Amino acid sequence: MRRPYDFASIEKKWLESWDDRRAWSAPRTPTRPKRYVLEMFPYPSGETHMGHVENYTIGDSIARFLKMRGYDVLHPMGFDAFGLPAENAAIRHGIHPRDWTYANIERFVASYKRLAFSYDWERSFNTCDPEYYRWNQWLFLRLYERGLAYRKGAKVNWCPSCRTVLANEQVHGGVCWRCGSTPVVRDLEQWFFRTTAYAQRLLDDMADLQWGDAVLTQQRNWIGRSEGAVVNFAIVETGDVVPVYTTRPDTLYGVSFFVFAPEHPVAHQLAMRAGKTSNYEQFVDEIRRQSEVERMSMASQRRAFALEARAINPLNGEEVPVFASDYVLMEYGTGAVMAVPAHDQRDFEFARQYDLPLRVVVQDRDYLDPQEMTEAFEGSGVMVNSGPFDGLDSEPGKRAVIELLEREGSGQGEVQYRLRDWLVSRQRYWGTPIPIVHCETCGTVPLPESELPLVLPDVVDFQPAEGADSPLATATEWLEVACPGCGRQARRETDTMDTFVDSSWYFLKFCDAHNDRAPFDPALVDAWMPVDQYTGGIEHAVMHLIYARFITKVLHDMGMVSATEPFRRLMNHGQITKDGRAMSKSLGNIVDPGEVLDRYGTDALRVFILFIGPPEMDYDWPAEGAEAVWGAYKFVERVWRLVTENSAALTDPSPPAGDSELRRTVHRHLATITSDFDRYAFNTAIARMMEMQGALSKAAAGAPAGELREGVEILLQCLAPVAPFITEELWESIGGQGSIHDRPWPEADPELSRVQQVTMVVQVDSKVRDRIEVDPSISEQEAVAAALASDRVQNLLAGRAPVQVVARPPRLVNVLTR
Ligand code: ANZ
Ligand code: ZN
Repeated sequence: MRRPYDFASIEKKWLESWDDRRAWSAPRTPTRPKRYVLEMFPYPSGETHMGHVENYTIGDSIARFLKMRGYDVLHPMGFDAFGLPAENAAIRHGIHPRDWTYANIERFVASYKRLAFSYDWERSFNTCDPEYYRWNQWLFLRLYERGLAYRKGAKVNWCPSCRTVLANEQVHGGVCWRCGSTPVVRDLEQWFFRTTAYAQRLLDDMADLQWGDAVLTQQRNWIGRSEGAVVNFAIVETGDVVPVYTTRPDTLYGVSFFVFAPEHPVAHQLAMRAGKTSNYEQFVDEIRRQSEVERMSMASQRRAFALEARAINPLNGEEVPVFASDYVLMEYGTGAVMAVPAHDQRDFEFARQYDLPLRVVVQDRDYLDPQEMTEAFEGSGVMVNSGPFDGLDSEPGKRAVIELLEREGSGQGEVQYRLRDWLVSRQRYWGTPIPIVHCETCGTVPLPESELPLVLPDVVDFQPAEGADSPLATATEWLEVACPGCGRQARRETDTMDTFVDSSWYFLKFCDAHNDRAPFDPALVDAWMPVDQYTGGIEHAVMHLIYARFITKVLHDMGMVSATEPFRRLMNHGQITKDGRAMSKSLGNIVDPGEVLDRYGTDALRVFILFIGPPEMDYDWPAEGAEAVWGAYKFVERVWRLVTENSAALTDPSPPAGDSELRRTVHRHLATITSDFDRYAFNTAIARMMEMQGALSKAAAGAPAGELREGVEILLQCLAPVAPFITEELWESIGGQGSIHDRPWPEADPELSRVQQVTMVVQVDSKVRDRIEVDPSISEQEAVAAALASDRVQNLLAGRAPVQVVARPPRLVNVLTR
């Protein structure tokens, strides 16, 4: 049966068959081991691109491999469907965001099916479905009840081009993560989730995660735990006691001035006392216009206001001058600092700018001369100029200072975190309405659960209003509502939720996707959670992954989820670029997956994507564009020919026997491929499959039918997770049992796959002195090293270096000493 490799009709045939058989539905048998395999779900905008193809091909091959390995596998997919692009498209083209979004989703689903991604589509949902987002609202109410959702006036980052506020995590390098504009600072009433209540647990539980170091480090830095002390300084003029937070209590003898955040109430009073109220208010106004990033940045000019007061250092009784300055933030620590210019760079810059004294109190190994210093010394060392603490190292010194402060009641040890609460309200339309009513009599009133879902109103002006109002403020009919508390007329909250709320628990919903009485049944969630393998881009290292960990812990505390962490193992795949830059329409450097699929088919593209390197590595697409997939196509076609050209032998039922070289090769490769797959090293696994195919094609004409059939079956099974269409078709053609994707993974025969050793003769000056068992594929370098490591050779050399070494691996090494 020789027929050409017609991938298009093969794809069509099996897509229909798999759909009919619901081949990827994920029933859970409690007695069987499970694997939950998940890829970060996409935002359905534009077209499927190579980044999606990579992310989802990696995850799909993992899911398919684990299924063959005997696990119950859950491998779901849905769409992260709320968000700004839909709204912007609506404003630009006059389409409703809903229509735009659902049309995109339809295209995405079609292309994912064509790529053979083995999703259990029956569990799919879109976060913009009211059936999904009602549970965001439910979650919001539960957090509100627990004091974990709250509203407060805050200085927030407002993106003038997206016309909405941004969470701290969404300001990257001082600019909006989405559009790159510089945010401005505004005072607004906003909703927050209390992530800070979980800061320590978010840190501690990282110990259980099999995640890359890069992501863990980013999370650790974002949470930013620091151990230090709160120290109380008294103001001489007024007697106010002002606490400061410091990470360096060991530098307390080096304090030479004291600085308030401009917004600090005591600073206001001191300015008033000095009769400078109006100057001071002008000073504060100017600073309010700066962003936090600007305020904290190094090496810029500091604005300062001398408050004509003195603060008392509780440790040595010294009185130091008091200022207000932009570099101290009201929201961090206590909003005031003790300044130690010799050991803190910002204090150092301030001292140089305003000519303030500097005292070294921690000595470095190279002697620090206060006159010569060009920057602060921020390291640890030995305490000096510090009275009774002189001679202590910084770490024990910190403890000793804290002890004394605590004894005297002028301070205490304290832990601080850089993490802030998660700002979740957005002034945009296309998101989950916040289920809150504002009533003049009752204040902030949560909607009763029976009124969920609170559905987005239809008719509304998407153009965001000037100022800070959400577009929902224009939906007058929807807006006005009877207060659930007193029945009087009240107004709905017009902000919607950050779309990161949607993705903070979607992995739980997949376990019980269509439950409409509860967000999910805890038993079903426990049957699958945690996600065993999560795949996605590194760009989510702090936003999505912190939020999802936080919400999982909250639900755990509510008794709804047993797991304390959502994602056990995380893989961050590399980025596919073209000419060194991310593929994008505006750069015109897109390699279109559709074009590749039309020319070479799904299997060739999947092989290509997994063969280009380890999944974590970045890859720059070669100059020839779609043509680059030709090599992968040739491999797939060779497999096709191997099977179709030997169909007579391959349907011969005689069993394989003996330990021929062909069988050894096949089993040896199988053992390596299995361990490569276990480590997700798809590229090396595919290289072995290519060798296996080469050996089988070469031996096909002469090999006994049983041996050839065994080899081909093993090759097809190894290739099945990577190239699902061709393997299914060829499996059927050789009369294989059932679907190849339901077959158990083949076992390598330990005897056949054992690497045989050969004897290598070791000579010294051409006389045989030793024999060593080595791997037949030993390299020249390894052979020489093994020979020189021999005790007999070492004795004969007696410390001399050989003059020359002649190596003929794996048979002979001759060490010449003359
Ligand atoms: C004195 C000192 C001496 C400090 C020294 C450092 C080195 P992290 O580690 O990020 O938590 N600080 C405290 N509150 C601040 C605020 N509201 N605005 C700006 N800076 C503030 O930073 C803690 C350190 O940042 C604190 O320790 C304080 O400076 C400063 F040799 O106190 B340190
Ligand atoms: Zn009311």
